[in-house]
Amino acid sequence: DANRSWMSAEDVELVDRLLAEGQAHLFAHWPTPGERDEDKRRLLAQLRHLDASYAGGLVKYIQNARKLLQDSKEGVNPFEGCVPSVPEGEKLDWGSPHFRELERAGVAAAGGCAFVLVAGGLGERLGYSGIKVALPVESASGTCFLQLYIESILALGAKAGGKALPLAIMTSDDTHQRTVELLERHAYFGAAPGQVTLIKQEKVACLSDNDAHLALLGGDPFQVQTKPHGHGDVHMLLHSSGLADRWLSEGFKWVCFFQDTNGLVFRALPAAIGVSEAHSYDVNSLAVPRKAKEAIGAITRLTYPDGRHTTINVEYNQLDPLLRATINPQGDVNDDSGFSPFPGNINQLVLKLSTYCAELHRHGGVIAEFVNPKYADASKTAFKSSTRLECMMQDFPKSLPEGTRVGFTVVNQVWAAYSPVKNSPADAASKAQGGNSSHSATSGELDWYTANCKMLQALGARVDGPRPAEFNGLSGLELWPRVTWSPLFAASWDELAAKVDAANVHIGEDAALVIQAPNVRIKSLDLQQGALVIAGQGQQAAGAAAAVAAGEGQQQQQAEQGEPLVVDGLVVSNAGWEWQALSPDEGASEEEYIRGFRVVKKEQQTLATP
Ligand code: UGB
Repeated sequence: DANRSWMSAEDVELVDRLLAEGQAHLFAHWPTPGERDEDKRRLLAQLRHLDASYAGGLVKYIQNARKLLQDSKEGVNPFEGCVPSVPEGEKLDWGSPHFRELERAGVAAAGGCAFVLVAGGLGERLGYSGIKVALPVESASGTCFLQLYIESILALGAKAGGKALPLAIMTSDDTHQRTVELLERHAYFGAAPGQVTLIKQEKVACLSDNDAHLALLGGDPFQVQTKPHGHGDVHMLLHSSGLADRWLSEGFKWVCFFQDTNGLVFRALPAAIGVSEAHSYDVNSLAVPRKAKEAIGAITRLTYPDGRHTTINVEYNQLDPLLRATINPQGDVNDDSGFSPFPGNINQLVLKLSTYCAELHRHGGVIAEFVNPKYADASKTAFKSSTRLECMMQDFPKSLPEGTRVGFTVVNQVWAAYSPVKNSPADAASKAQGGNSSHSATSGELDWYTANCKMLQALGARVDGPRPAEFNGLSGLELWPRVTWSPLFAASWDELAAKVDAANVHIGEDAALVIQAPNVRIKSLDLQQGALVIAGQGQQAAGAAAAVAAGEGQQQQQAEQGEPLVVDGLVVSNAGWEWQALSPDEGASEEEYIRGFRVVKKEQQTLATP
């Protein structure tokens, strides 16, 4: 009590609120005024910060925690009385006429879309020390995830009459500064000033027992222990920052969420926007076929005892027990298709902004928290270590009112829609052994080439390959020609078809084709072997002038602004680039190490726009 004399009125008020919530232990060890006052101020400042960064403040956090900890102790089943079933949704074959029709509709609707990238997670599981959005999607062009995402949004904006479609990036203390630096180093990858907004998530207080006492650090009794709250924070931040409301008032209709390392996201997202438009979905989750027990959440229809039902992500560790307890004693098993009948959630969501904002105003954006304490023993009275509340962004539909239209869109070809970079080489190998996709830097890069080559093939190009490959102990891989292009060149099937006369294109088995320039027209190309780079303005690589001058065939550069660089009759054959497997103990960069190869660039031909 003596310490109150020097505290601000604001601090006294906060301390009183915490005392009323049974948190006296936070201050019980405080010495008399004059002793360790700086430490006391430090704790008060941290408590103020924790109070301000949670919707409803620390008192609400403690109350929510107490309720969830009680439920956890009593073993309350969150799915009590629920009967799961396989939901009905739109199932699309990537590149089919129906898919292309929906993609067309999605591209046409993109002018009404705002985008949100959750990028607060560190690549600990991946064994990468940098931020994941700085990783190259592929080694041919070296384009990083953030550049690919921003260029995809710029490309969609260009099709909407040059509109600056907003992008919010959720960062955390782990990723914020490095994300800012990456953006600034590259002039925001061409985004307009103000087009990209960063919102930083804060950690939440840890809890030391079932009474939700906030945990103080063992070595520092003037600091509360904190941990991440999860990607569900994005909803609270879009609300508290006013961004969601602003987008709505500016006339945006949809908000699209995506993860940090799925290079293929914009190959499927426009079609999902098309599906949302067609069905007027309030919530639409993109999904892919999922192997039974694969560590991907499952999109599930749940019917409650009172007849209400919802379509929601059920995390993989909850799905198996839920199925065993209800409709299938065998649990989560594959059906005749070789996949689980429950599609896999890939955390790419299209939400109707009006519904989203209304919901944020109802809850302040704190959505479906959960707690996962590790108990010391079966009595569930003590924890092995402190715990905290967590939340996941895909749980957003859990609290939606009756009558909300919740759907999903499955893309049947996983490799065309979802290939995230999440696992270290060791974890990737064990996943692959279990028959699952390795979700590694290796698979992320190889799937990108696969998707691009198959897209060109489907449009009529002759693409040789794939060649069998083994990297980082992952055997049976398919290495297609290393074909990559910027979304500024082609951001949809229609655009690719309009810019490439695919029937006149041949790409050899080990060739590499990199298209960075937006304004290119390929009328005919025989890329027999080696590498061809079509560089954008200001990207003229060394040797480009010579390559153009040497220009076999009739490829020409058009000097006038707006005229495309036309590739016609070009035959390419050079020593090219080699994707060389790393040998054990070979020195390599982290980016190479997690892929299991390095690219040896021997020779290339470069064309450049003026
Ligand atoms: N992320 C944040 O921005 N902040 C955080 O506090 C945590 C993460 P993970 P996770 O797609 O395979 C999800 O760690 O959570 C960002 C789904 O829950 O890669 O284990 C982070 O930067 C699961 O249902 O994934 O699992 C990244 O961009 C399944 O769909 C994103 O959140 C799984 O993804 C995802 O974080 C999957």
